[in-house]
Amino acid sequence: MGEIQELAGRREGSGPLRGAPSPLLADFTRLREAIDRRLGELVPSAEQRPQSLNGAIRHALLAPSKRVRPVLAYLVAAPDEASHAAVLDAACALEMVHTASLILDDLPCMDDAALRRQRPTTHVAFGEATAILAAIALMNCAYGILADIDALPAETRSRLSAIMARAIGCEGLVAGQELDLNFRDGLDRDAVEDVNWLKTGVLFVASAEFGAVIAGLGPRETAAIGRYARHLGLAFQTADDLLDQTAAAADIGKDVGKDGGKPTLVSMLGVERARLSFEEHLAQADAALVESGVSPEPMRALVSRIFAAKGIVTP
Ligand code: GRG
Repeated sequence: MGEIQELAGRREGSGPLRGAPSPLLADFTRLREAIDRRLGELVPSAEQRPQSLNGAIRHALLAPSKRVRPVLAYLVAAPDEASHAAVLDAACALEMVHTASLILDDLPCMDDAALRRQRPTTHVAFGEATAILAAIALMNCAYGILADIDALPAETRSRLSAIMARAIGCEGLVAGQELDLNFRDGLDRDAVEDVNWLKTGVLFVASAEFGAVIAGLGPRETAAIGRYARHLGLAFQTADDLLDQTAAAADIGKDVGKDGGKPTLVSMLGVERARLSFEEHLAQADAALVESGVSPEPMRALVSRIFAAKGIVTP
């Protein structure tokens, strides 16, 4: 059975999305291009005043990226052609939050990075103040987009906003970043995984939850797809830490060696055991995926693609 037919089968009777499945579900390249195009439409043009701010937003947001989080949300939502545009906008809102977090993470007061997404970091190109304002603008733009998706019921939009707020806030990205910057001494493996969970896993889970809420998945399926995204996020962060130790900046389009003295799974366990932990998370992710009832093939293709883009071959 082809990917599209399989997705159609999964959704029959299981959610509000029932028409012919969006063809982008079976074509990552076109899906990523659609995300890129829509992101470009959702933010002001670089000619609009203040050009520096809008230029900074576009510089960060439209730089080459794997678009993992919006693709994940889109695959779980599995829209039909009629709901494609609404799902794409919700997915773009996630990408905006992720990009805002990258801009902030790269600042001199945080990771002090010079290269991101194959470009100079936003503060290097536009100055620190404009970079901070661009990140704030992107986050607010994200909430505005969610509120404006008229094709989704108000209750769904409100649930998406709540998921996003939780993922960013005191029990999400912001907390993870604070722990990463200021509480790295004496951490054991579990504590390091906790930081990884907050910095990376939380937004992966929020992306899967976006898809689950839009598709109307039941509680059991939603919990399982959340577990899938959690393990995928942890594998992803471990891969990032492995690359920080082993890759060249030019190959991955961002600074390496930024982990410096920070404990990571790689510095604690060594490259071999960190690689094993990466593989364990991927195996657990796959088991949860099967439990979720979400069509596994597009998700598996996503996994091998995102890690291949990082130069990592998955089992
Ligand atoms: C207020 C949104 C907000 C955040 C504040 C700065 C901060 C708190 C959090 C930073 C979290 C962070 C940057 C975690 C690293 C996540 C990670 C693995 C990034 C790399 O993601 P990829 O590989 O990058 O998906 P591309 O460029 O492909 O999108």
